[in-house]
Amino acid sequence: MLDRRQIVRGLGISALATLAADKVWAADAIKPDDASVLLVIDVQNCFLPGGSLAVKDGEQVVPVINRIAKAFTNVVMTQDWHTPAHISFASTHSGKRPFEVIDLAYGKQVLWPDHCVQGTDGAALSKDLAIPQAELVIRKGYHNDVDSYSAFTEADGKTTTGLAAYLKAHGITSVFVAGLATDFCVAWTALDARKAGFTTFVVEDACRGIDTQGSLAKAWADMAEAGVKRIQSADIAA
Ligand code: VGL
Ligand code: ZN
Repeated sequence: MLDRRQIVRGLGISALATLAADKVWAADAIKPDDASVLLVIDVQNCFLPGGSLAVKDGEQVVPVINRIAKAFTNVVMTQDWHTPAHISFASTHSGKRPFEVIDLAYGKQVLWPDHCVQGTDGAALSKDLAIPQAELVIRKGYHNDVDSYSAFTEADGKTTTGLAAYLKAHGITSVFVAGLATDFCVAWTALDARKAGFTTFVVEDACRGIDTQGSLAKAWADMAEAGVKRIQSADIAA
């Protein structure tokens, strides 16, 4: 049986532990500054419920992204923006089905359902994004014969979108990545951010993955190897 003194002592210890935990959190919280940018990747109708390439639970990233965006003066969004018979669409290749992988001039290409066709409702950014300060929207994947998961470099590995130069011209040194999908456009963007020399964070709970053929685990392993920091939205100071 616990007597009253033991109960009081027990409470005291847990209260102290809570205080200490708060302190650690405050000291470790990451505070975005003017040299930081939030990259909001492909939060578009095609990747949301009802879309042609809907990412499971994709809509759940929207409130998280809206919340963390308040901590950033610099926000850049991306928009997947494909031609109508884009090379990444299964429908462009006779006899091929979505999620099959083919060899193209620039390497392996996963084939997708038609998605994010230029000017369509599916390609529009989610109307639920509430980030009025966003300063730039980078469109990508608009070259018919080359895909572009990354916000920085197309899948040929050499054609740039200009984003690295833009960010450097604005004094940005840290890149925070959120959006869809973790294992494709988010991961390729984060890996290219590292290659371009940026300190790079992926905000895990502000992303959701497609996960085809082990792609999600591979993406996290590749990002860890490249020095991408995996954080949660709660790690960011408001
Ligand atoms: C994406 C597959 C095809 C993405 C874009 O935004 O992650 N995935 N196109
Ligand atoms: Zn695409």
